[in-house]
Amino acid sequence: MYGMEVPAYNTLVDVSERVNRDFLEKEGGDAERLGSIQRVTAERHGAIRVGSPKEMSQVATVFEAFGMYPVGFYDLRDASASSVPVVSTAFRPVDAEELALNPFRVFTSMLAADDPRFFNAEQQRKLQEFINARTLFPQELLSLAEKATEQEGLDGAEASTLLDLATASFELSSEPVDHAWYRELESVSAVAADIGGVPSTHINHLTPRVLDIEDLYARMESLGIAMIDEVQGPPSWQGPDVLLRQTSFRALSEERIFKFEDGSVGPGALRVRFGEVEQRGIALTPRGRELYDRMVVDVDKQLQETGGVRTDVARQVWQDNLPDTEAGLLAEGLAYFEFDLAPGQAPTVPAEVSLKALLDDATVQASPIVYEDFLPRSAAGIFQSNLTGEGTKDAAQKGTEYDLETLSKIIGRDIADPFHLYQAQVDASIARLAEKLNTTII
Ligand code: OOG
Ligand code: NI
Repeated sequence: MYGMEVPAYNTLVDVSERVNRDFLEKEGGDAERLGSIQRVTAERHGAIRVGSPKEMSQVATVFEAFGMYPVGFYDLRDASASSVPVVSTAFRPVDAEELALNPFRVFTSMLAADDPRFFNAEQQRKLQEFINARTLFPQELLSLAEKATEQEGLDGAEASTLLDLATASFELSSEPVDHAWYRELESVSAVAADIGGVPSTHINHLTPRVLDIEDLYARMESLGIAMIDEVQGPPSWQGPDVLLRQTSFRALSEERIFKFEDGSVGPGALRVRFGEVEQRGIALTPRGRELYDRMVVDVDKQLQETGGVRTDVARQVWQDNLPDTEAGLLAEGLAYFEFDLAPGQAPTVPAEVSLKALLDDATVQASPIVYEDFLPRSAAGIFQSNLTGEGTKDAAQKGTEYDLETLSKIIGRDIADPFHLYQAQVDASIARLAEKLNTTII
């Protein structure tokens, strides 16, 4: 559906596949350290935006039918200088095996339509009225989704209907857009207009994963596709890839039908959908993440004080602060790893043994756990690079409070904390290892 709607997406997927194939050829087996080529090639994340708590809980019902649950809380309202009035989570499978079968996530944002920093009382009222009057997800879709969740599946005919209805609800609508209303919201925030100014939601990007984002960037530019200026997230450097690196090309101008102020109906153009690509690295522990966040601040500060090129400054800061090997990251407790017996090992070990000893004598090997989530600052950067105008934000006002708990209540399901999921993966691997070795690992 998305490839039919946005042909440039097909180009992006083609180029991504070529980048991955060439990388595998160049690097051999090491290339697959952070994911098999099959998984990486199939992997995608999409993004959608909804307008109200009710719509947010409905979309959770739809995704749950596909084994996708809310993970992580992202507050983008403060993550950027521009006006991005949304709070977000990502729906994805939560366990590693499910993710390997279905490496798919949807970054889902909800308009903070009640935040007075962005919308005055009259705009809040109109937004609420407009959003309450629309139906994003037909009742049949919601009922089938609930049934699929309860029964852990549907029979053939109902499964097809579920897929058809779900797909249709994420297509770009051809219904006319109220021009005056759209432009009014756009003056506050282009994101608000895209969410609250149109009668439906839509996938606004679908992102393939590559193993070498610099190569992808260069190939897209050489095809004449202008990318945003920078790769968001960690710099390219000599050490292991961590977290998430992303880049995108700007939203394409697409024809939409407008209802104009004088009552006439006719074509106009909107830029809402764009292309993005990502490269995933190792998940960082809370300690690693704190260091990452400190390095981001440090890079900003140095750029402000002494200027320079962001990527060069960032690379230097990383070299000065972060161990440049997996072993170093592990030793300092900065990143997550799973543990298993090294190939060919069948040792007898004492009744109690430390993980460190097992690693030191190479009985056990550590494999990195891939970061499956998102970064608020990069997400804001992605939103921002596709906005028309900065929008407005009244920083003097107090914003509406949203956090993981309030969004969980809205969704009607607990939002998982990504750190807990990664730690559970580590713990499970140690428990399996202890069982294999018939020992207690301390
Ligand atoms: C979501 C932007 C966030 C990412 O990759 O960080 C995102 C949006 O544009 O709705 O997809
Ligand atoms: Ni994205």
